[in-house]
Amino acid sequence: MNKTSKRALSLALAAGIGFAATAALSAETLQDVLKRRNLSQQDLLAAAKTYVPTGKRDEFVAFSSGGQSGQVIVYAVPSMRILKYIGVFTPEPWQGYGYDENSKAVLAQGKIDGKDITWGDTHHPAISETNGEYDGQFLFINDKANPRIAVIDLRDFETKQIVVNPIFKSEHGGAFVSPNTEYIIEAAQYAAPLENKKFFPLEEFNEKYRGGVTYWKFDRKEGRIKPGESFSLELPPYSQDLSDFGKGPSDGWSFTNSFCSERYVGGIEKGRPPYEAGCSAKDTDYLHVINWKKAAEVVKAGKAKKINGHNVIMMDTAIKEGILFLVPEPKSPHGVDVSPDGKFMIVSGKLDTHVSVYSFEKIQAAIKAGKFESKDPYGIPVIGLKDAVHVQVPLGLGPLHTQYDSKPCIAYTSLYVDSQVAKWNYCEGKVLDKLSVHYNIGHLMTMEGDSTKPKGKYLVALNKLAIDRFVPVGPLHPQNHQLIDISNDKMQLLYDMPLPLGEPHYVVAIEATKLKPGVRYKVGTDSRTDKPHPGAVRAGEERTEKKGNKVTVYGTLIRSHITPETIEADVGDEVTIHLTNLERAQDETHGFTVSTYNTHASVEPGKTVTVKFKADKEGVYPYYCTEFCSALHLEMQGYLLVKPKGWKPTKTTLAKGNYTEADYKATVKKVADTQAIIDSVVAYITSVNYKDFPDVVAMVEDAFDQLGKTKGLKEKHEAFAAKKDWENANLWAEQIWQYQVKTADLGLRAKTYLEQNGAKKIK
Ligand code: CUK
Ligand code: CUA
Repeated sequence: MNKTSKRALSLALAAGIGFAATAALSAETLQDVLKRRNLSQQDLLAAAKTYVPTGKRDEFVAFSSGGQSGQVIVYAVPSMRILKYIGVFTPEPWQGYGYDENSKAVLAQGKIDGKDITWGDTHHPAISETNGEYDGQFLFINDKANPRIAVIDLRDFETKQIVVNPIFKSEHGGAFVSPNTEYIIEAAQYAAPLENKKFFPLEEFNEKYRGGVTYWKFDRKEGRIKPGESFSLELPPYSQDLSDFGKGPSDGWSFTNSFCSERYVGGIEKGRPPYEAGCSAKDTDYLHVINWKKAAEVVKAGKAKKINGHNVIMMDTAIKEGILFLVPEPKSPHGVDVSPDGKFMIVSGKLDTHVSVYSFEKIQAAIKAGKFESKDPYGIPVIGLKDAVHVQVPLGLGPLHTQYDSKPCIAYTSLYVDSQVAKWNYCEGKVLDKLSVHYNIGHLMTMEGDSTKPKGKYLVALNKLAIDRFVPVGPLHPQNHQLIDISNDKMQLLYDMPLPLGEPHYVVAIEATKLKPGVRYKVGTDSRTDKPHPGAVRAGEERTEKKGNKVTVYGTLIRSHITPETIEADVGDEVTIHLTNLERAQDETHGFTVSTYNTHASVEPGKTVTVKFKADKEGVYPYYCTEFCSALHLEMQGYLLVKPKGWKPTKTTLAKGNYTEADYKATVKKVADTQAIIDSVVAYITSVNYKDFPDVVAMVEDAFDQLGKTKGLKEKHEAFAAKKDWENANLWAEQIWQYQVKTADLGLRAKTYLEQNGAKKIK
């Protein structure tokens, strides 16, 4: 019997209720539940494999693309519980993303030709790597629609940077990182002229339209992409698809597959066969094989051309320098996934039943021997398929993407048309197992499954259609992420998770212990630049300045008040409000908004955020804290007073509350009684080994911090009482009680934690 049930028992006995009676009232056996809910033993097994009891944590954290939502969705494996949405290309009000000035500055980096683009079509997230293993420091994600890439810092899960691709009009083959995150790759999809705002008719497609691949240089120390040190390769106007970096023996090389090497231009409205026919007519397309380390040297040697201010290695240079090769791939290929040992590249043929396993060793041998079967129309050497392929394996209909197991040679490939996952051996070319999924799987993902050290255990199938899996919610269905146990020979389907925010193309998952996010910022930090915020102030330094028609507030937030509690402006003034959250306690976030001015800030402990607007409407606008941060959260408020032109006050005093001496005495008694409770809680906490629990130590510090704010208030209310000013005497005494309530709240939380986590008496 554990401690809690022992305690429950003793309480029950104390209350005079027999144990048998309690059991009869509460207990339903496992068999009862299985029967009542119509569950099988298999269901029970699946539940046991995914259930994470309260107080325990998941083993892996998954970062899912948010598809058309332009965001990232963070969820945990195996419970499949959603932990967070991260605003990336799209404003996200909860985080104030796009509603405060600091995050607006990040979104503004994603403007194209001066225009705001407030959505994104996110496809492929990538976690930063060290020696080919996930290191949990940064996350990158691309926007296919408007060729952009974003950098998210995993210390605070915030978007820090958006960079716009200077030469593409779309971008699908990113983000994928090199084994030490020196570069992030991004390949175009829909060919277009590389020079900005250049018009060429579709009749000049073959001559003037181009594809390409961009290598973004990443500065890990600064946590930012360096556009000036990045470069691209001009590629033929094939539809470049996905990419992957080589590793181990293939480190220094990257691979980008393609489709529509027919270079077909549709025109169904003019009676031409549509794109889908023209772009899949040939039996093969091309895998691009690129020596990126050598390409970086070519750029350093000044052999790149500047297009739109960006370094581009033109195709003829790439051919001459021997850094670009093609290999045929059957048929309308999709996905290219390098094996953990870096020896093989696996490409699926969407319209073929096969996957092709390319051998890096064979590709290198052909290049060294100068053994090419032909050249493409742009003069790029083409290596023969048979000279590059290790094995081709028939897996099923519509193979798309491949991920790897922790066991050598084992891979999993999604079969879109068959709605299945195939488990197979890519060294020997043998199919091992198949599992049906629901329905039409796109990507799939194993734990750290595209790194050099996949962790096995689980696989998530990212199904495009859910159809009948969930309670219907109208014609637009959620996506269905299905969790699959891959730890045994046979795969077992465990769980269906609806994902109701766009179409997530890809997910990456990392061991939870590798993530080391912070719980607070250094006081006064602008979280979007990671630098001290110029508007930050400490307690007691709050002020409001007015210069001409500019009102600037340097304010603070702490349970449960906003300083200042009134902001005055004249109509037409520009109002800038800097707010610093002075809390040190974990999870004590305050929010801030002003009625009808379309601003919102999420101010986590230590952060400083700015909101700014033109007070263009005279009137009275409440502002308040938007996070339920404390018992008196609803009282965390103030007024923005926007005065009309030439306004003069007629009344100069605020209404009084008519408090009496009796009110004051009652408050003083309440304060004394509450102090007694606090003292008893403190006595308990200090009687046990609370210092062994860091979370409790933080709570205790915070509690004393709250209590410390009562300093000087006793003298204050007593001085007013001596003058018989019962209003001020009573309210200052009330303020002491407010701090006591917060102290008691924390103390009780700490006490409960200690009781539940087995704290021991020290005396
Ligand atoms: S693509 Cu979506 S299923 Cu954008 Cu990675 Cu293959
Ligand atoms: Cu601060 Cu509610």
